[in-house]
Amino acid sequence: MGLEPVPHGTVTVVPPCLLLHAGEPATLITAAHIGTADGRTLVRLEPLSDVVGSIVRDVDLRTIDEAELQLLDRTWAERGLLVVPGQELSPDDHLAFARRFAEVDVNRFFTPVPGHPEVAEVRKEPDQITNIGGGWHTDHSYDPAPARGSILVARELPPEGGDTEFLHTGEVLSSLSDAFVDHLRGMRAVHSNHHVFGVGAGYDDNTDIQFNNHDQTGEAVHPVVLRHPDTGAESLYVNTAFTTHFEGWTVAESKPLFEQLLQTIVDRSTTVRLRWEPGMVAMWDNRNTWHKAHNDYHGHRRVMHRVTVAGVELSAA
Ligand SMILES: O=C(O)CCC(=O)C(=O)O
Repeated sequence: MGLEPVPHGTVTVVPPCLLLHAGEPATLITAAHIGTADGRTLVRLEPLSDVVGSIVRDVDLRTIDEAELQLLDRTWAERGLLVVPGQELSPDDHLAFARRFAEVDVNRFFTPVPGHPEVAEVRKEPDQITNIGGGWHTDHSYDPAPARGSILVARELPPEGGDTEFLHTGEVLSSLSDAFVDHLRGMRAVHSNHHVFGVGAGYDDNTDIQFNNHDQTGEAVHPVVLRHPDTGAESLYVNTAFTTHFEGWTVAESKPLFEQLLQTIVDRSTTVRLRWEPGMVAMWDNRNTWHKAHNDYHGHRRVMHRVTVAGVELSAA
């Protein structure tokens, strides 16, 4: 299995498997007991690190029942990332699974998969230099009600490389002083996509990626420390790609604190690095994670399908 917790400062040990019977309290058991499902439906969740991510085994996302779905729903929100290996989702299955959580929030910039306008294609061809999502970011933070999460399916992978790395933006909060976090709780930040998807911007028609609707850019203002709409937990909600400045501050005034905050998040978070397998599904929560797609497989094709699930307006902690 290609999943590596990547430690930052401390070593992260993947604990014994957490076996959850749908609808029942969790029981921590040892790996030796895996497989004793008593003939009942069993979803097996194993934490990927102390903070971010769980891997989901023994499940077919096409046929999960309501109780299993609720278990995934809750774990997705709490752990920020679910990784589900061994799936065989067609684009229609992918959409049907996403719709069990919420409506699909179609990204207006991504090129869709042919015949499936609601499925975004994350493609890099052998002769392309730029990849999609190569820096730390979270998706859709430039929208007034940012998408809850993104569900990515691996379609075609390079022989090596193309991993995606994740961190949980709630982890850093416990390492900051109470006074500093209190100060941040009173702040809001502006998130924009002009400089990423706009005319003449980073991902415009002059790069080797085909994005669309360069004239449909926009921005939104969100709390710097949000209360997660599903779990009630606090998370830092700024990101490297789309956050431009603090509300009421100029870009120049924002820069020192903003850069310090972004660097602190990277330095103090445990990251999980996902090595993809064909068919594997990863679903991340945009309100409490960042992700980064490693661009280290030039000369090879990588194709992923992404469906983005609608979210809500965000409230301050
Ligand atoms: O290709 C990946 O692994 C992630 C792409 C990405 O960053 C995104 O879809 O937001």
